[in-house]
Amino acid sequence: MKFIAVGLVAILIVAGSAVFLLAGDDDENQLPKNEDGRLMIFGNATNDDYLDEDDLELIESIAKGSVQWDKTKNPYADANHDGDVNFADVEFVKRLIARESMDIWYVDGDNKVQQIHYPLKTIAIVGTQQMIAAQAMGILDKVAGVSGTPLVFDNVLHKTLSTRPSISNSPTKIDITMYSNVAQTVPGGIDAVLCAASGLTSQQEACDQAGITLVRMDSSTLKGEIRTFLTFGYLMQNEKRSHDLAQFIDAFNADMNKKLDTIPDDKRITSLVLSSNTKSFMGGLVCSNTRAFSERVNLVGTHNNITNADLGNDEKKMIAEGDVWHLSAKYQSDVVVDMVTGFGYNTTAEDFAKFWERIFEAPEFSMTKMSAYPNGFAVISRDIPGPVMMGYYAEFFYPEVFGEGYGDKVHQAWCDRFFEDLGPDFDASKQIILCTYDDVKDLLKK
Ligand SMILES: [Ca+2]
Ligand SMILES: [Ca+2]
Repeated sequence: MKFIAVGLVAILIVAGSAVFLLAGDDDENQLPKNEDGRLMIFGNATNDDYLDEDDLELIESIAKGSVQWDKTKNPYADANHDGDVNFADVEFVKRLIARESMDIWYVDGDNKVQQIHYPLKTIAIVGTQQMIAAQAMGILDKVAGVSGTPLVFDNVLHKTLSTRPSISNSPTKIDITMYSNVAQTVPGGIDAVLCAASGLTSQQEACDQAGITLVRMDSSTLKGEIRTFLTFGYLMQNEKRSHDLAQFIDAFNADMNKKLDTIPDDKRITSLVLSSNTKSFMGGLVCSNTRAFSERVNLVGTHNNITNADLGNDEKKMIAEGDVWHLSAKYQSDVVVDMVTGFGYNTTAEDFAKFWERIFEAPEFSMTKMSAYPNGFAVISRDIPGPVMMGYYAEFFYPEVFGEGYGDKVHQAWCDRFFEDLGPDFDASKQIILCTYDDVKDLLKK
């Protein structure tokens, strides 16, 4: 893939030492010291990524009164979630450390405290982001059912999951009857259904009645993704892999930020984020800078000035046929990124060209009149892990800093480590994940 420099003058190239490739070494000294509460399990008193003796030590100190409990800093010290930290929590966390089978408390992707029986042995999945998370966590053998028909799956990435029984014909819902039929075939039943944050809310009551436990996890942002890996990974007794994932992402972030730090603020580019799907018959949804989709673009060192107020107090506004509001100065930016769902692995340049023609080049959406068109425009497959997406953004946004092939390098490292299903011969450089005008211009009808 070739990228064209976007409004950026010469900036010194940082040698491409791929620090993130080293992530996941078993050296104890390398363990990340993150204390942002990413492992959202009550009992994780120290707020780091681990539930271990350190937590017991802190809870004991609080129970004895030698340390004052700071609820804000150490919210999970209250292991049994009864509002107080005392010797009952000491006993509780001892059982957690022993990884006993028991009811425990965690915080879900909607930031709600939930109780669940630990560990989860068998699950079902609703949603493509959740399927990607399960794939990355290496827990496919514990997945008894998935939402949607095999037709909705990425037939390369989800070749294993697509063979699992369907628990609905919709990619975003559960069909209680279909679910029950699948659950009956599983010895011990299905312990929980992994779904997106705010997912299946309209089905909550039906799920409660059918005894279906929903675990809502947010994988739509990078932060949410790490929390999902660590927290859900814990519930699945899959901690080693979860820590590998968190370490990989931390190392990638460190590498990316080191490179971004070389770019002075006045050389940072502006971005506009669109979201759409491959079946779209609109110009896409313009996203505000607070919409989850914008997070990864923002993190890769761009300025996004579109607020909810600009979009009629909403996080998104449709570019419909005949619209020209997006041509006003406010919406012009150095890059326009369309995050598209439905483009998976093995999507060809021809497929991207068809989309490009139907949306970007269609006169009714007036995209060609935007100042970033064509070389600042890109289509990216939304159904890929956050760090991979960001690696491609980085290369597209700041080619002089990240260098050609940065996206592929992150992508390849990720697949080698976490997408074993793709096989040892998988070559990231043969995929188009982020598609630029250069990739399709010769294929567009003139
Ligand atoms: Ca801890
Ligand atoms: Ca307590």
